[in-house]
Amino acid sequence: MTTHKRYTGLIEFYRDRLPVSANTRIISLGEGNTPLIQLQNIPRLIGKDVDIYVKFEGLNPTGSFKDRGMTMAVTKAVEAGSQAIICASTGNTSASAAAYAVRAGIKAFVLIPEGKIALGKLAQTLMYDAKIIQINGNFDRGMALVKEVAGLAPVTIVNSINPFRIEGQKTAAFEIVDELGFAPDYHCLPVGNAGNITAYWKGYDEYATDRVCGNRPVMCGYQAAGAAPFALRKMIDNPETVATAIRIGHPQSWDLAWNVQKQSGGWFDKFTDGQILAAQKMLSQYEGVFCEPASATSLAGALHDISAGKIPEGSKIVCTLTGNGIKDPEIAMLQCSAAKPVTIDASLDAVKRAILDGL
Ligand code: AN7
Repeated sequence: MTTHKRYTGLIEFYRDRLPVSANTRIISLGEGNTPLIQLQNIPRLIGKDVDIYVKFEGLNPTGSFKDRGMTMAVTKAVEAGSQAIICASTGNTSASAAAYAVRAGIKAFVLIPEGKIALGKLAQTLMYDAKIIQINGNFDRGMALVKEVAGLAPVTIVNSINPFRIEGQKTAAFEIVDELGFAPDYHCLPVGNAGNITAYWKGYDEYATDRVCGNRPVMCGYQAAGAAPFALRKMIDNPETVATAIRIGHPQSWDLAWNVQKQSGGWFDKFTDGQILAAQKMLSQYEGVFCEPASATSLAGALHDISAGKIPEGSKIVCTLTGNGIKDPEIAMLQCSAAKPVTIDASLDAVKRAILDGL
């Protein structure tokens, strides 16, 4: 007999590990259950015996991992009777907040740094009809303003300082263990506010404590060189990077992330925009996986640490690809400006010649 079971999002799926009750109205867009893709060509290319998996979070409903946290944060905001949510954002949080607010039938206010949001993220947030407030300041300034205004107006903050965000996002670690049967030796991810690294560790730690798996990974947090407060061990005031998603100098989960580093025996490091973009291109051209620039920081770091021997051969590694490449078409077009499409006459002969030339 065939039984049909519709996947209806991560809260339903991991309900017994999340703070919901039987009466909770769940606000979901079917987030989670993203593919864990084993890289086939890149390990061969670098000549190393390593198993590298990418957790492709760009396939969530709004194209980033934020949806995992947002389903939980908006569900709890609605349960508490909130009529409006607010966030500061480098783009993905605002898109996700806007979508889940629509789903819930409440208002979303988003503060974004003017001119520093990838085009796709702005387009999404406009389409979801959020109240967009652009500021002539960076994410860190926006975050400070959001914290202040939330004390004065009836809005729920849905940045990752909202603990329900972390609860939702920890399910990515559950999915990885459920699929592999173990936790990886190393888990690599890009770090901005450090909510996600905190969430993954919480997920792995819960599973290991409950003996769902026997091990916990070493957590490797990678940043862009121009926005690397953890790698530099101090907050910075004017972060700059092509990876606008992680253009953050004053991370909100500072202490939590240092605890993750200590408990997991992990480390932070930083990589140049050039290294980040090279990793983004590699994933696209060798594996068929198109992630946004910030996301590729995880692979840039992993490849560096594999080659340096910090991550030894024989390791099982998971890299989180936090967002979809389609979110930032402008950077992709810039990166590929040398590879212009050929333009030909619309004739059979010309098409045939183009194919023969291209083989
Ligand atoms: C693609 O959207 O902070 O370390 O406001 O969009 O948990 O902050 C985005 C962060 C990595 C960093 N990759 O995660 C926002 C925002 C992508 C991101 C991060 C972000 P955290």
